[in-house]
Amino acid sequence: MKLGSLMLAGALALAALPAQAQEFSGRFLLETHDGKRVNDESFKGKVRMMAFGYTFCPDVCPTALSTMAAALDLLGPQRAEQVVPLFVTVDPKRDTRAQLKDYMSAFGPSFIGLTGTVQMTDAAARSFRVRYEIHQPADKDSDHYVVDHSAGIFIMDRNGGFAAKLGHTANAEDVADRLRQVIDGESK
Ligand SMILES: [Cu+2]
Repeated sequence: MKLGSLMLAGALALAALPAQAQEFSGRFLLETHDGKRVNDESFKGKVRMMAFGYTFCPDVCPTALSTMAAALDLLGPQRAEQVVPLFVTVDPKRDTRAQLKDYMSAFGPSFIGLTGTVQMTDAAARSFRVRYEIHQPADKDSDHYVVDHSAGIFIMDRNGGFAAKLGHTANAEDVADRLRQVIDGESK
């Protein structure tokens, strides 16, 4: 009987975990498109601008990344160099490092693509409360499929702390304004 109730308590504790895991922590362990292992501490000192998505995305991701690039242009080089733009793929199967690197170069030299195993991707998405769902093609070997995912641009301060999340309707001015606040607020 004693063992039974202990096991029940254990099961309840486990059941409570997913809710905690949904808390926003902003932590991640991933690999850059150049194969470097990085986590949320790796960019200490830089303001981060971060989005989740996948390179085959027809519209949401190219729009978000273009907005991020335009925001950096609006900031001007002195402020822009204090920002690291990050893009985390939620489709690591198709988004190889080479694919990511090539895609990032379309938006600017400072853009860093991040990828990892499915487990690493899941953990990163959870800690940003990003949801995504891969719509498996009827033909399992097919590389033609879409991925639904949360949109938005995260801005994190120089310590990796959450500063803002801008929705997909935010334009470059909105993003630049927010970045400027974070950059100037902390660099004094
Ligand atoms: Cu997308």
